[in-house]
Amino acid sequence: MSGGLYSMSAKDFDKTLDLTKIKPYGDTMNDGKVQLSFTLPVPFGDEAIEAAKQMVKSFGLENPQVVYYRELTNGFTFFNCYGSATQTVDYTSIHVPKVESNTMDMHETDDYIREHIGRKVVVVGASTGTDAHTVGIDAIRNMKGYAGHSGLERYDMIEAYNLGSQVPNEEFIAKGIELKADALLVSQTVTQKDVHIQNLTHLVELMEAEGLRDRMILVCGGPRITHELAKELGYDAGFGMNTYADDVASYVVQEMVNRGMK
Ligand code: B12
Repeated sequence: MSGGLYSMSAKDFDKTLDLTKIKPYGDTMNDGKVQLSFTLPVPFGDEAIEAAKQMVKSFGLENPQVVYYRELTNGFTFFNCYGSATQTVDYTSIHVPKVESNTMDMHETDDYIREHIGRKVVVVGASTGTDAHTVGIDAIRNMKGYAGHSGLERYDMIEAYNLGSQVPNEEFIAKGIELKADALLVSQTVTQKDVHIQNLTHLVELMEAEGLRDRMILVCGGPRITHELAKELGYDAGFGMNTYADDVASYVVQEMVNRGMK
């Protein structure tokens, strides 16, 4: 979004904001107000409230307040608390590695493929390993798409396959070869015990062992995936929350052209 109100930053209406030392904002600049919720394994009552306040203080937050609490079950109390952060972050020093491509809409991507590649692009996606979550990869692939952005199935110039969830890496690769995939799209949602790292690494190792790694564009995505992590693990690109098919399709087709893949 550009122009008008949307191009304003908080600095335009509050001169006390120092971007080298930002703090959470509650209702006045630099008040550091934070809300957090947690459960303590202690019975509901005044001692529980005091324990929660001390807990908040131990996190480095000043003026701890318990604003809501409730017994979850015998011996467990849930809290909503406020506190004020004293720590600051230098926003001006932040650099987040991101996928570098121009995001085009579906029609622009179809036209780009017609003009620069001249045939349909084949994309194969799956939620791999033990991961049973399908909604993320469906949001990218399904005809209906996500949040008003059509999925890859709706593109005239993309042939999109979704193998579903809990797809073993070996099967995923075999299907990629069979369908002559230009790009493999891997979805990973569960990150407990770093299971996604093990699984994503396993896939790259298998592809390298079979001499396939450079033949296909390899992309991973999921709510806790970053482009930085993806690159570290040997992927070409990584996409996180709020990704749309537009982002992935644009990246894949531009990367194909950069690599001279026809
Ligand atoms: C629905 C759901 C389930 C459903 C899944 C049904 C299905 N068919 O998918 C069921 C009930 C089966 C389930 C099971 C489990 N779940 Co669950 N589940 C969720 C829930 C509520 C929503 C996930 C979702 O659908 N999000 C919506 C989609 C649209 O968002 P998304 O996945 O982020 O996708 C977007 C981007 O990330 C990106 N993206 C995603 N994939 C890809 C791939 C590519 C290539 C690209 C480019 C982009 C991309 O694009 C998408 C659109 O923008 C979340 C909590 C939450 N609110 O997020 C927990 C959650 C993910 N589940 C969790 C857990 C722990 C489990 C279980 C292990 C629970 C258990 N102990 O059994 C099991 C997993 C079993 C397994 N083997 O995988 C945890 C994961 C914690 C962690 N960090 O690992 C969460 C976060 C809940 C929690 N707070 O604890 N779950």
